[in-house]
Amino acid sequence: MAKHITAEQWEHFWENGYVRIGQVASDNELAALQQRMDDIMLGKAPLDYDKIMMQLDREPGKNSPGPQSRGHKGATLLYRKIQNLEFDAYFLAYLQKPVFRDICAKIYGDDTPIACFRAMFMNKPAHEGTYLVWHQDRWTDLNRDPQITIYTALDPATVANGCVHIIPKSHSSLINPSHGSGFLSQEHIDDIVANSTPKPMELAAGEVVLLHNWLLHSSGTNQTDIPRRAFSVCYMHGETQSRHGSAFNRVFGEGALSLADL
Ligand SMILES: O=C(O)CCC(=O)C(=O)O
Repeated sequence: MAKHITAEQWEHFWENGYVRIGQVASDNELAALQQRMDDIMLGKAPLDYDKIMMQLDREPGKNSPGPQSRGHKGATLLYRKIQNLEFDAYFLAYLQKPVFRDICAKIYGDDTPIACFRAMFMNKPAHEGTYLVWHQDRWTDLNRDPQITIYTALDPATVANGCVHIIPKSHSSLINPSHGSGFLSQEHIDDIVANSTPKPMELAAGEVVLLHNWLLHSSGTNQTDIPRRAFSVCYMHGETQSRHGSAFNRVFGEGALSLADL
């Protein structure tokens, strides 16, 4: 199990914008997270669903994802995105593992409080899934750019079931800095695809990858019987605020959420 990031791994991260660090959860913890994710979708988890942002992969009667809004949208495994999982005991315990705290300390400095912008489930349900266009993970709504996302595969991720594709080294610059989110214009996408070789990030269940937030990435749809579930957390400086002055939930350091708060 990965408990420490080596100097070589950090070098790989800074040079390429990503690094694989292996499995962080024990096999039992991984099985519990997988089960918990299904329980959350099926409405069986004892948590406050009014705090959880839930988006269906297909809005009933339409061929496009449903709205992203708080609350349960029905007992189904056909969710696309579920956010605010720091309010779930299993996912909070996982995202607060010491190895993740050490990674944040390396990126933001020792003793810096850390908040999470998104503790997010991303799913490509079996034979479903929505194409995600090339983008960098940045938001001009925030007064600081988050630098690191930690991505955990909950199922094996393959090209066939819609794994994330990345463009190594693309984290060195912001492509479209004036854009409100990291999504790119079609012109930028055509240019990127013509001039680079995207790399499929195939992962084993439980495998963890550190992603620099500016690394270009996209993902496909699921052509298989195997769901492609993943848990992705964007960790940022704890003092980051939105344009409207709101702060975000702290997960490490002063004011950090604890299991007792849930
Ligand atoms: O899991 C995916 O398909 C995409 C995830 C993503 O864009 C992210 O974690 O920032």
